Amino acid sequence: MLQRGVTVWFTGLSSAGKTTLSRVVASELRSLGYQIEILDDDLLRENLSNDLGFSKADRDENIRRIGFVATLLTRNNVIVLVCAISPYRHIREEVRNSIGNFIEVYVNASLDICEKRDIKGLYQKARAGQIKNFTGIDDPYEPPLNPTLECRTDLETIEESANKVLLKMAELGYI
Ligand code: GGZ
Repeated sequence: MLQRGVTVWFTGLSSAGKTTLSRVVASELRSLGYQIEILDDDLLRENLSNDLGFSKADRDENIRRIGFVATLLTRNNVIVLVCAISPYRHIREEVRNSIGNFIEVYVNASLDICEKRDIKGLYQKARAGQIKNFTGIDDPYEPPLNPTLECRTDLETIEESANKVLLKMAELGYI
């Protein structure tokens, strides 16, 4: 099958569901025979960006590096799924422009819900002042103004959200 490269960029707060959603989308795409790569913030921060922290400059640098890798893969016809908070609009726009084939998915759950989920207990630590500059608590998150797609993971099931992503990819001719 002739495959067209595209980057599907999942942006949203910690615990919004980016990783879970990307995994469901990935497994569906793999079962359809597509070549895909997931670039997930956890793994990237241990490797590609292990020298970076969470200042604005470091976050921007992190996103630029991820964007660079995604650009290389996308132009070689890979379907790339990126999971990163990517809190700053201007840098997401920069990456979108350099990649071209780009689907921005706003993984949206309210801060309240993300905090209740608190998958790694980081919100609790941020509230207690043990982690500084935590996105949504004492660091900004700029929601996309015009995302390609919004998934309300606090209102939809993960399967519903994944189906929306797959439908959008089909509608745009990537699958
Ligand atoms: C936000 C932080 C922070 C701070 C550590 N702020 O839920 P997680 O744990 O697994 O995902 C978060 C991850 C964020 O890394 P990103 O590369 O996506 O960030 S950015 O796009 O802004 O560069 C969270 C953990 O790292 N984490 N400290 N202060 N998230």
